[in-house]
Amino acid sequence: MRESVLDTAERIKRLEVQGARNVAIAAIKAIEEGAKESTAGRKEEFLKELSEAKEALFASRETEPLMRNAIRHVIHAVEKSDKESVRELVGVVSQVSSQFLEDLERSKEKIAAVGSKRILNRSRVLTHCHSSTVTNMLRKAKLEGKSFDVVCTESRPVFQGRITAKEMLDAGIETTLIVDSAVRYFMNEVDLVVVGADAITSEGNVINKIGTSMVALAAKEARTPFYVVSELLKFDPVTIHGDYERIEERSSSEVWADPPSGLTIRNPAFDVTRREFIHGIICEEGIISPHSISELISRKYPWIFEVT
Ligand code: RUB
Repeated sequence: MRESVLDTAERIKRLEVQGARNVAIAAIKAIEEGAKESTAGRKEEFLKELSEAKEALFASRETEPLMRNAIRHVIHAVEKSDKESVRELVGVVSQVSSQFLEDLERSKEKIAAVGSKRILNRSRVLTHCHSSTVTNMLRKAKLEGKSFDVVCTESRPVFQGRITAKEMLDAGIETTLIVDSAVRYFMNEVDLVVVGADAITSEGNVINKIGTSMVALAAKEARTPFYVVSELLKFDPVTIHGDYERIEERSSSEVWADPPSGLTIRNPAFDVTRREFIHGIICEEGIISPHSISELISRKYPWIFEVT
């Protein structure tokens, strides 16, 4: 199981796969593929392999609860399965993984259907970084015939905003790219801000690409509605027990490859936007208040609390 899992973990670490959704999808597929390659003879050995795979994937990026929820869900299904033969348990992994991926896809489409209604004709929408959930929603609005334009930030240090810009242009949407520090300069011309999420805490705070909280601050000052577009499964159940979501700190070389000696460079990948800055979370259950997140998760995905 190790080879394919380690390879995926490495690609995630290097950002060859980026964005919480894509990371979770790649991780689930790696677990499924790894399970098929298993040489384990007994259920306990198979579970040990799955646990090692889990650790390798969890270590690839720190701030990715969707990936953690997905992997724990699959492993939990194997643990509680009454099947004993490894061949049958590989079948359980495949079946649960496929179902998870199908549900994730359905959520994405539901989110697009809800969120696209908030994109009004002749409006200007600002987004930060690259969220596949956000770009899918904007594409849907365009397909529905809305005319609007998108402003995207570069998203330093590794320029995921360029991915957003290319996707928007490919979808035929008029697009402007700005440097991150120009957000406030443009905010008064913007009708709506939409960003993705990496994690949602039990208090309804949202963790997303570094700089998101500054965009939210500028939006609040300009009274521009600020929406988070996200699957509910980005909720991190550990936050209900008091743990803080850990913020990944990446290599300083992403900021400056060849810095002068003695310089301290810090490179946190994400920051926290507090719920009072968020008008709503556009999710598969509709547009919800960040306050209602824990209650909604308990109702819709109660298994999240069982598998932590
Ligand atoms: C990507 C990022 C995205 C969220 C949501 O950061 O912050 O907004 O992951 O993306 P990075 P999605 O490039 O460091 O992974 O909606 O695709 O899950």
